[in-house]
Amino acid sequence: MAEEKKLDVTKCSVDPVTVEMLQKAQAAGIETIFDRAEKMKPCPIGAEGSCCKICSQGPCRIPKPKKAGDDTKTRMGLCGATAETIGARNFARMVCAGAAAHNDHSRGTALLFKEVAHGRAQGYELKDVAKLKKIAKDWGVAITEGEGDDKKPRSAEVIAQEMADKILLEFGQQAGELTYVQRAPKKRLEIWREQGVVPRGCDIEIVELMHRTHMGVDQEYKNIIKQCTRTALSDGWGGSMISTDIQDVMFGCPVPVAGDINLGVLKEDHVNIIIHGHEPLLPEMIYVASQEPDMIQYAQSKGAKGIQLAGMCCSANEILMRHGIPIAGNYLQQELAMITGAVDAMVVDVQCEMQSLANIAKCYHTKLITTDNRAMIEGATMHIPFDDHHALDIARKVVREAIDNYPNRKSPVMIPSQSTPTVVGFSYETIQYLLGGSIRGSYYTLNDNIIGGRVRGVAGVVGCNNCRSMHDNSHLTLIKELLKNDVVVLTTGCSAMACGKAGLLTPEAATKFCGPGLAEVCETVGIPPVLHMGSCVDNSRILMAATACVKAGGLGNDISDLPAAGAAPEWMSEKAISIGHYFVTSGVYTVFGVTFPTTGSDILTDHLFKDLEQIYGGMWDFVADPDDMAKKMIAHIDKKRAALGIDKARERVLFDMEMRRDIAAAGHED
Ligand code: NFS
Ligand code: SF4
Repeated sequence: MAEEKKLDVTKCSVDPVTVEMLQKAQAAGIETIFDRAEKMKPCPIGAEGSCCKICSQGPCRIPKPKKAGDDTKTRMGLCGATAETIGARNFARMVCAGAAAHNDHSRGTALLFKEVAHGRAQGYELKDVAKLKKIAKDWGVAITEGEGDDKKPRSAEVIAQEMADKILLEFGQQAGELTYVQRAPKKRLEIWREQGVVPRGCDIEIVELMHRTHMGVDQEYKNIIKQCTRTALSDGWGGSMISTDIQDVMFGCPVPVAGDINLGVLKEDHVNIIIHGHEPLLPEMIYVASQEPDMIQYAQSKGAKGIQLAGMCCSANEILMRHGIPIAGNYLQQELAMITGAVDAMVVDVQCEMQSLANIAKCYHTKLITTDNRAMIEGATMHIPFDDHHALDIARKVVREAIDNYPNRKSPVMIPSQSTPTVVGFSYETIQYLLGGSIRGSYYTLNDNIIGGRVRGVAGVVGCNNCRSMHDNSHLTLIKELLKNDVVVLTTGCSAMACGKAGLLTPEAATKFCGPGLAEVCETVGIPPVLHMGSCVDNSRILMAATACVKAGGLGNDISDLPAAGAAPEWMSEKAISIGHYFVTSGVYTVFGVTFPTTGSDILTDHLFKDLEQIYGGMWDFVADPDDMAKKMIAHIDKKRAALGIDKARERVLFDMEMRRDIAAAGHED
């Protein structure tokens, strides 16, 4: 039998730790996602969104015409569906699943919030009462009671109880508008109202879009995309924003904190527990349980020096931002964490967990513990379901399972030596505080630097890893190019972790990677040039930051006027499509890499890439190469600078800086 061609692991990732672990996997004969990607290529018709399987007469495939002059109009599914209808339906179902993931996460958080408010949730508290009172205004919940001399503050619990009921109603609301759309710039809200896309509730838009994409319902691509907009907005300005806010109230609004990242954070002589998934509810309690002296003693009784928690995927971002718990890695490193042989338990909740973890766990001693009734994995070691009322007890049980497993490690353990320090925790509020001091509101300091030209613009670079694209490479290439061109970067999700591993999340990165203008601003404020704003639901923090820039003044009167752009260069999940679509329809030029799910229909793709700009001021784009992606984002930023009439300022600044550098250089010549 011919020997199979060996995968060249050096081409799989730019991260040396990942390559090192892939070599170990190969030597041990353990298959990973990278091997499977080599063996199984994607179906080209499905990849471009032109395969319809929503009824059993199909799947109907409408491959893109190869020759010029071929008319897509003549090709259709058995029912007559055109390529653009099929593409729009497929795209819509991605938006649906993505928005559902975020809004369902949010519902779980809101249900817990209610229990916490009533004192029925073991272990939890209302940690950030200042934020609770601040958002109470949005929800029309009074923070004081009585009049005149009798006026007194209401307790945090009472405020939270009333707010929780109002929040929970938003999920099933059938008419009207979601509360947080009021936070958007006035002009943005007017556009949404004119278009009829203001979301009514968090659930209804998803259900309606699923209905509309059933066989034989909505067969007008523009109308389908319009409902995609309403659904995606119910994620960004609904579910995601709600969960970010109430997670902050319960677990604390992030402030800058240092923490390490990469597989080197695991410790050979400690019980290693990896928290993997997206909802920070149980992880918060696992953190508490792992700190308890009894628990540490128990770990010691099994021969370990202590307990090392580490995060994976967005749960990692949540606990790093709030407790400085290190991050083991991003999405494509989950299998590799187990392959170290040092993970005593991997605890998963929902989203982005690979089913292959169950197989890999069997090759090692690792216990794979599922904790959410919505997300079970066949072959997992055990299921310990989360419960709002006994979360701390459940967390203790999980930690004990890991400790009990410590003596079962099989050699050889191999933990890569490398991890990288980071500074994270740049919530919207923290950025405001750090920029502070101006009478016009603190985001004005940022605007002032944009207007003056030191900062060329703002980019949000977010999203996943994708094994069809070299791990972390597009994130890093794109971001470094943006920094060089004085574009400050806001990041979340797996992109944030890629930045962390590459050393971009430290204040020192400013001098190393940035153009002179951005470097100067970062040094003055003392911030990294790439600001880690959290998990993927925390993309709502980016919406809030963009809105704050608009409201601070001087950069137009809508998000679409800002010299800003967004990107998900290595996206893979349906959540990314929902996020992308709410950014686009909030006015942001948004570029995706790897592939784009509508390229099978030029008509539909033109609608998303061109028509939407006319309606929303923001539009989609697809660029596979990260350098080209940077160029297009910078060109968009410059277009917006020119429209604002601030393009000349930047030329002046650059000229000044060059002169200053020359003078400085001349002074050092002797
Ligand atoms: Ni976002 Fe976070 Fe990562 Fe992508 Fe998955 S972990 S929610 S979906 S892969 S960035
Ligand atoms: Fe084919 Fe139409 Fe059925 Fe889709 S809905 S599978 S295009 S017949």
